[in-house]
Amino acid sequence: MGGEKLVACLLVTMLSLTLMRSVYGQHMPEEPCSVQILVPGLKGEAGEKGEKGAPGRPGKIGPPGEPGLPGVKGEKGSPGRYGKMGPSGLKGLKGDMGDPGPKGPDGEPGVPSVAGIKETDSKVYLLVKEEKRYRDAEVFCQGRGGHLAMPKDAAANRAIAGYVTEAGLSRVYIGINDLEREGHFVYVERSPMTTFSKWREGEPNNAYDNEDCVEMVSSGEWIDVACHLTMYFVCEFDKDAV
Ligand SMILES: [Ca+2]
Ligand SMILES: [Ca+2]
Repeated sequence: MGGEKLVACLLVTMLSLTLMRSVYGQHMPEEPCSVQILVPGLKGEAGEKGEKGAPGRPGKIGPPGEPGLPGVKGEKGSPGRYGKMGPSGLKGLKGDMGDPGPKGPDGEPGVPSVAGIKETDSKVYLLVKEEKRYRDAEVFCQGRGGHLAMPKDAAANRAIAGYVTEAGLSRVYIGINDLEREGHFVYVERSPMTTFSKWREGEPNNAYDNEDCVEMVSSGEWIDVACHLTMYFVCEFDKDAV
């Protein structure tokens, strides 16, 4: 018996004695807290059946069940992703030509169809293989800083004639005319004729009263012709200005 329990027992006994004394006015016949030596007693009778215990722990997971019956067919699924690109097809037939497009802007002045360039000590000659009237030919040459060729001496005339011959041509416009005064030939730059001239025999004849421009044939001779004829021509440029 522990000390605390013994103290409690004594307190209870003393309290009981006090109560009993006040009630009965006499001492209790027994001493309930006397120390005794305990020995095992006889086995008692079987007790009553206890109440039902708490549920046991969950058992182990059982084996897999048998496969179930086929289910009802499900709904149609959403479209799948795009497949890979297939191989290239065969080339198709050529289509019809389309309608002509609108006219484009004018281009820069192109390089004229030039047969070549011939140079002397002071001049550069350009044979232009575009058929033009006399005035248009001179405009072309002026647009490039020159004039129709003006052979003012035998050497220049030979150079130009050789040029025409080399190009395989038979005639070209040169820069001589009598447009302002019939029979009075001048250079196209309006300078007067020098002493040099190379008229073919019988020329200038102002045929049909309508020949005010001059062509040079491959021999280097000059012939007065109508200015509205179109033919190739030779431009000349001063070397200082080129
Ligand atoms: Ca004339
Ligand atoms: Ca003539």
